[in-house]
Amino acid sequence: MQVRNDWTREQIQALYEQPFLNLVFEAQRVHREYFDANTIQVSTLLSIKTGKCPEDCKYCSQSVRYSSKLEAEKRIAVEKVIQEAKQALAAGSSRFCMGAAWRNPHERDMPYVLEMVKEVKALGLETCMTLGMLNQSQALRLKDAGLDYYNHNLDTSREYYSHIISTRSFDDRLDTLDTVRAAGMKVCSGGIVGLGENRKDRIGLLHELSTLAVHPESVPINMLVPIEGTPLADVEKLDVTEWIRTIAVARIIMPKSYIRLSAGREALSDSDQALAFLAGANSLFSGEKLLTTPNAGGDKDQILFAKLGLKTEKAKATVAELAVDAMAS
Ligand code: SAM
Ligand code: DTB
Ligand code: SF4
Repeated sequence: MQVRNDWTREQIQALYEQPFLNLVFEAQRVHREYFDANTIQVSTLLSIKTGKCPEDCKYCSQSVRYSSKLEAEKRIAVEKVIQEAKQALAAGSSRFCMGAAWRNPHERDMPYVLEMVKEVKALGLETCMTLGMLNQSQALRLKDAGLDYYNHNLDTSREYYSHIISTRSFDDRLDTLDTVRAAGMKVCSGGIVGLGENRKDRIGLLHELSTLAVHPESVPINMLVPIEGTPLADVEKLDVTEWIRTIAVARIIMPKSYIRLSAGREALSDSDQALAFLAGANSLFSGEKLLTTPNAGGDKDQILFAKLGLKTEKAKATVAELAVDAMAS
């Protein structure tokens, strides 16, 4: 199957609405053309600055506008970040993703994040950050410091977007993705299902992602984690098969991308997760916590991987190798 950037909404809808088992079967077939079906990539997330975000994303625990019970924290020290990154490496992650509750990084934040990228990269981990909107100079400096991936999600369809966020536009998000790409970093961009959107919106999101000039290398498909105090706290729960359909279509239309089973795994049984892997998901966030909410990761993941015979992609260095290097120098 060729990589295409000219998918139409109608074609995506036809894929999405076919019988579930046909869809999953097709997604698995495409998956095997490009990937080892029994290997997944594992990332660990860390919130480097939590809460008091000026944006109004209706799903988010970190927006200053809603009364979630989250306790805000100032920027955490670089040494603490490095400690957490070493633990992630020891636990088998190949990528470390650092997130901040910012609309965009301020100039005064740049030395802090650049230092962090350099040090995490030096551990042999792939680096990823999600800091909000970026300008060109910030993107270039992050790239130079060794940032491999930048995460910035489109979140939902262009049509539904204004129901979810008003403080930055859909086009602002596309601009940031262009800036990241132009700076030479890999793009991590996906969205959330279960925001109260309908199928057309999930199809619209998939259409936007798959018609970008270059597909994002990593596509996180989050399921809403409902947060008390936010406007979406009581939104009706989406059936899990819709999440799996979204994953399966993403796999078919962006065949070379890593499709990430993201936020919401806590609500999934082992067999639901196995179904998501069958539908072509081949990466996830491990660890006990996402940014601010609990995650199904840690030991539970190791048990699940063993049960399913899944191998994980290895980081360039291991903690043991780092220790030997340190002794030798
Ligand atoms: N502030 C930055 C930004 O929004 O670009 C970075 C962090 S933000 C938390 C990263 C992404 O996490 C969001 O775009 C959204 O897709 C996802 N996310 C946030 N809260 C979520 C929730 N409650 N459930 C599911 N996904 C969520
Ligand atoms: C993404 O798409 N999902 C991650 C990561 N990119 C930064 C974040 C999920 C956050 C879930 C809610 C929370 O823990 O606050
Ligand atoms: Fe802020 Fe990001 Fe949360 Fe939106 S998703 S409120 S930008 S932290």
